[in-house]
Amino acid sequence: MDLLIYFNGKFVPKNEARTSVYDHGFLYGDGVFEGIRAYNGRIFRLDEHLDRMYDSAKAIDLKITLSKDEMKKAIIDTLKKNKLTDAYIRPIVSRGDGDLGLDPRKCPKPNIFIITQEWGAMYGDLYEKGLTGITVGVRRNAPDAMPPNIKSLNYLNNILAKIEANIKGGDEAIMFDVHGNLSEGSGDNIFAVKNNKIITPPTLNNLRGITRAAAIELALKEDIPVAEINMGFFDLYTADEVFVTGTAAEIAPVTKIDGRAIGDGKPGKITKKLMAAFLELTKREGTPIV
Ligand code: PXG
Repeated sequence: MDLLIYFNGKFVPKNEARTSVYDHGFLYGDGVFEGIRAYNGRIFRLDEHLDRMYDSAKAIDLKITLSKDEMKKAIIDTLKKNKLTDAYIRPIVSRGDGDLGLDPRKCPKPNIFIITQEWGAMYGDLYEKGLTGITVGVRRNAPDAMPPNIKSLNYLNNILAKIEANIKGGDEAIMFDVHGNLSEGSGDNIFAVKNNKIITPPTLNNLRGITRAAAIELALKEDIPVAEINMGFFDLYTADEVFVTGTAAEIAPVTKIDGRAIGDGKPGKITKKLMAAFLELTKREGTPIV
């Protein structure tokens, strides 16, 4: 059976799910989205993801025509239609169809899509070996230009970073802002461990990751101190451990950055502890798909 995509209240086969070339999501990247996971029949931190999506929409003055409860039901219905229990879930709200001008007032109605599909571990054997990070020249969008807190359909800043990391042979890009403060990866948040303490940048210059919040909670539960401080490349090169967090990446060790080994060049003990605790959490928690 073809996968079914939710599109404005209807379920459409994957190959027929299309929007207009006049959709400002397509023309301008004008819209928002989320990336959510379901594990073993439960949707991980669904409310947090929906809160973030509705805040992203509010920040760009986009009114989502479904309430959060209706969106939740639409997500659950899409998973049920596709008989999925372990899945990646991608709700998308675009500005909708307008004309070729960029004025959003020309778009009377947003388009709402929900894509779901099966999903396994993103980085394969790299969870054991560790990822190779590359600090890239591309700077993260400035918070007073295009706040990284908005999970918008325009990911070109992140894609430019990813292209640079690809060219330089890395698994993930590590971005700084224009002030030289560490920001985040192209699709994940970043942490360092030094002397058994965890540090991570505050979230003005990066996305307020749901997995980031879960990793901090788990660390504090294990009595590992966590500080949110501005960080430079010095903090990465001299760290005992570095790891990244994201819905797709989960918690993944970074063992090499710019050709330098991080710590002893192997996934560190705190990273491994958090990876195991996160796995347990995803089994235990979540909104049931019923
Ligand atoms: N920063 C950015 C820029 C992200 O896009 C995260 C951090 C992690 O946030 P969560 O809430 O997921 O812990 C993200 C989200 C991909 C991909 O293909 C990744 C994201 C979004 C879209 C695609 O790797 N990550």
